[in-house]
Amino acid sequence: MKRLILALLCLPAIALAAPPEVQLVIKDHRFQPEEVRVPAGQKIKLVIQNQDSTPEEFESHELNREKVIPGGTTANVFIGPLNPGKYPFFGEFNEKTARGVVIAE
Ligand SMILES: [Cu+2]
Repeated sequence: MKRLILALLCLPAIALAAPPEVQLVIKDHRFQPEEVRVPAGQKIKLVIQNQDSTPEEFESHELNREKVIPGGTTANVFIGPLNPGKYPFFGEFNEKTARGVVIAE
């Protein structure tokens, strides 16, 4: 019973702890900014706005994420909690130009 009450008390705190947001823009088949710094050890919400008219796929093997973002739309990608380090990402549909890195510290 005690355990149940504790669990219930914790619920509002979890709901209020919204993850920090990081804004990314895709424009001319590039990510802007190309380097984003985020706090280690917590969940992060990447808000990725694709300003190009063509779709892009946000992909990162290191972050284990892959998401298609149609042209002119915005997508949310949740990452983390991350250990300190560098996590490269790229746009799979424009791999030569669309590249970036998340730096957790
Ligand atoms: Cu892919």
